[in-house]
Amino acid sequence: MSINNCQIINLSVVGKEIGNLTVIEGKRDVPFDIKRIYYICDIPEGVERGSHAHKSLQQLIIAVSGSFDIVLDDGKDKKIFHMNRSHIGLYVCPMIWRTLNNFSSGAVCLVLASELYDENDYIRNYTDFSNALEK
Ligand code: T46
Repeated sequence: MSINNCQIINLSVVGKEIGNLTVIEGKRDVPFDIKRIYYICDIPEGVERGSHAHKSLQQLIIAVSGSFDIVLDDGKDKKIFHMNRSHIGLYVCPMIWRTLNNFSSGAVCLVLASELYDENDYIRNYTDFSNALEK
């Protein structure tokens, strides 16, 4: 897997004059069935989240409020995405090391995930990640 398999997805927005309603349908707007949703909020200044990879999980990450950066690393290349729009998601494929940082005050990070929570799907050590890529 390469960071080129990760991409920005523009989500559909309905009814702009009375407020924005953003729609995300599994297998239509994201390339997977959505099995889990979680969000991260009340993030203290200077905190970094992530710093791990997932063996098979696919995700869509959205800044539904405020902003933050997502650094993707496939072991060869790195790319930084500045997330600051509630109708724009970043699709992250399996086996990508991700770090989230530069959270603004009031930032809310919404994540749609292809699988239920499974700690065995995590690679939390960068050396283990590099070794797994070489296999
Ligand atoms: C990613 C960013 C955006 C659960 O019990 N259930 C869950 O569904 C999740 C996601 C986490 N947890 C527990 C496991 C850990 O004890 O919550 C704790 C923190 O979890 P994690 O290390 O996954 O948190 P983040 O915010 O560093 O990372 C998560 C995603 O895992 C990650 O893939 O991109 O959110």
